[in-house]
Amino acid sequence: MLYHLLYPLHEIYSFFNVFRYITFRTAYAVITALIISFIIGPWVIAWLKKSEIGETIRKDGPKTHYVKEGTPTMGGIQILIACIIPTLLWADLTNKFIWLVILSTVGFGVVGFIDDYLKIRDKNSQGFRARYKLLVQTGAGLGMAMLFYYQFAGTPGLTQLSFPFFKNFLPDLGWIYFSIMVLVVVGTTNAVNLTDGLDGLAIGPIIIATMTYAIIAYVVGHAKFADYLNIIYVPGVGELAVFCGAIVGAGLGFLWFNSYPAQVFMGNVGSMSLGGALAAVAVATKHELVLVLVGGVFFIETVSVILQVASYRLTGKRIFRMAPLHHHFEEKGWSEPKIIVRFWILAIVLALIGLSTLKLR
Ligand code: 57M
Repeated sequence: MLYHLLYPLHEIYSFFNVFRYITFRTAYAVITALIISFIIGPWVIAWLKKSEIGETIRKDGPKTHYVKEGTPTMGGIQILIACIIPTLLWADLTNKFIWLVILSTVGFGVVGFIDDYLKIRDKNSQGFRARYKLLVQTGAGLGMAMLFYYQFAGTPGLTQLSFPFFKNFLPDLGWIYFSIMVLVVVGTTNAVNLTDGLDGLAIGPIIIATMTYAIIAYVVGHAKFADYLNIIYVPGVGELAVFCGAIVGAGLGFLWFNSYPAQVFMGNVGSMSLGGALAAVAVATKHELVLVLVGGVFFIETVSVILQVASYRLTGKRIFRMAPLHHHFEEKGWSEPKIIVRFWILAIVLALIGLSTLKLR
């Protein structure tokens, strides 16, 4: 909105030219989101407490978590408000990518909200049954894939998949590309959800990954940079840097309250909407596979669960003391803040390796 209101004024005052620049608007989207988070954070937490929207802690988990019983959850509402408003303020609202990522974020947020609501209504930690959740997520993923197809049908390279580290390997997958898209969306929402099991453990890597994708979106949407780096050029996708900036700001604002010892958890409304946002940005920027590195912590946590379940089913033995991986370290006696900070360090290193694939090809 500010972009549409203020940029045209550059004809009168040249100063307003700055509103044209994605970098300027991204920076201010971060700041606006942070300010909104700080303003609404205490209010959201007080409202969640008053409405008795608190966490039911599972009794089969690490004992150190029992003290967390009753911590307000569904703080993801704060993240959603704090990232959508700055996006509407600073982004070019005629850009189709912006609306697609907003839709994915809010759509998965609604799925997470219903899941949280069921948990709170039934006063247990179950929510949706796993198979229904997967069905709803796949439906939402399919909906998103169809939207992408109808909005961008005929665009060159739409169904091509780029592989990190490979310059000229860009296979055109045709309709199979859309199944990969659904896999990325469903996989990412679940991966963020699984990771969200310690204070700040999910939001830290989300901030790191969206910061990285802000850079990727900027260069992929810039004809000269894309040409220089020999990567796919997607006109208009640079605007997603503004959206990523809003998530970074909203994430930092949420971390203020979610850092150890947490005053609030994001709930599924937070983890699913953030997963939906990250996946949509990865798909739109045609950097889907590099998400395995940029969101490396989410990937590792998911692989730990897959390995644990497979090993238990096949051999009756567990690989980890408990999966996802963060529980393994808790069971080994590492303190919660130590695990969190070490996972953040890992997330930064993996994101940097992911970013280096722009050049290393
Ligand atoms: C999300 N939710 C947290 C909070 C948060 C297939 C299997 C691996 C699934 C997995 C699972 O259920 N994952 C779902 C994990 C929960 O957090 C809530 O959920 C929201 C996110 N979805 O926002 O509302 C608990 O996590 C802690 N927490 C914090 N700080 C935070 O900022 O401390 C969360 C956010 C909260 C709080 O204690 O209550 C969760 O962990 O439940 N299942 C598991 O993770 C379980 N693993 C398991 O069963 N492993 C097996 C097999 C299946 C691999 C094995 O190793 O053999 C464990 N989780 C728990 N207890 N809690 C095991 C037992």
